[in-house]
Amino acid sequence: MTHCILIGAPVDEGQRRPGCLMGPAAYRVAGLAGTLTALGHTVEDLGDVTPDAPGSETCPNPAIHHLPEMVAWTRALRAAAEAAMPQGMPIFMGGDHALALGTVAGVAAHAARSGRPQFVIWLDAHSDFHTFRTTTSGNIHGTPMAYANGLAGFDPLPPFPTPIPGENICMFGIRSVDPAEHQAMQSSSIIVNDMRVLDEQGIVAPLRSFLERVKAEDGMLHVSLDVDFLDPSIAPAVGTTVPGGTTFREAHLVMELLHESGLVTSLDLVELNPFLDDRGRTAKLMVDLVGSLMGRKVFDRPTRSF
Ligand code: 6HN
Ligand code: MN
Ligand code: MN
Ligand code: MN
Repeated sequence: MTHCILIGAPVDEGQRRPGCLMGPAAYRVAGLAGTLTALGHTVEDLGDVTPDAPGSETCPNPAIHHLPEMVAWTRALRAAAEAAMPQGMPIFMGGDHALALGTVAGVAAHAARSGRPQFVIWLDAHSDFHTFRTTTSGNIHGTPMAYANGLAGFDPLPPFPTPIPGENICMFGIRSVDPAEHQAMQSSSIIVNDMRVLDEQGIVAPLRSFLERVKAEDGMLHVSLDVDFLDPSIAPAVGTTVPGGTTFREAHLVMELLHESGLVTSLDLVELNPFLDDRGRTAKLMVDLVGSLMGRKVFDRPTRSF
């Protein structure tokens, strides 16, 4: 039984297509809290985070937009994550992926205080490995993983509290990487399981080998689930669809293995844009995936630990 802390993060400023701000409401309507309580967990919904009024920060890259808003969101979400971690398992209901600038900073700061290493599983079509200097779209949702890995080029944000080493970061589902991100990732030790790896090896072997390391090192594990990890045919409600994503069963299998590992300590649900949805099917699928992550199974049978 887990104490689940729902935290709405209606961030819409990390990209240019309005609608992600409706994400937290859509998760509530789709029954996230009820799904968790039906699985025997306790649930506390803290409502939506409200950032301070934006300041007037600037940065050298003219493409960047909504920078002061994102600085304010990052500060507020980092504080929310740090406050929630000692109480239970925070589930951040996004909001676009820029919210992870704050959520990952907060959970990593908490892990450092607890003397445990932080690990991240990034489930996404994209690597989100731009800095504020390299992004050409200017969309800050394409940057949080590089911030968490401790790359320079994020002023005016404060330096990431305790940068997460590349070998503690594992990406799955990757199929869209910009040239500058590719270059930066070549000089990092991040584990990139792109769709080619999943086609060749399946999702189980690479996931298990990462989870074994998290367990061996007594790590905290943050999972960041971007809707576009899923194939657009099953999850249309996202502004950045990329063909060739994971299937319904692959996605559930990831969640089931994560559940069996017992290692997940925090979760982001990001990039859902309910305005683009088809009668709520993407919101409902995301809630079902959380159900699998939190222990729903069709048939109880002895399993290996993970
Ligand atoms: N996401 N690499 C592209 C950009 O604009 O920087 C796409 C980013 C997508 C962001 O997946 O959250
Ligand atoms: Mn906007
Ligand atoms: Mn993303
Ligand atoms: Mn993405």
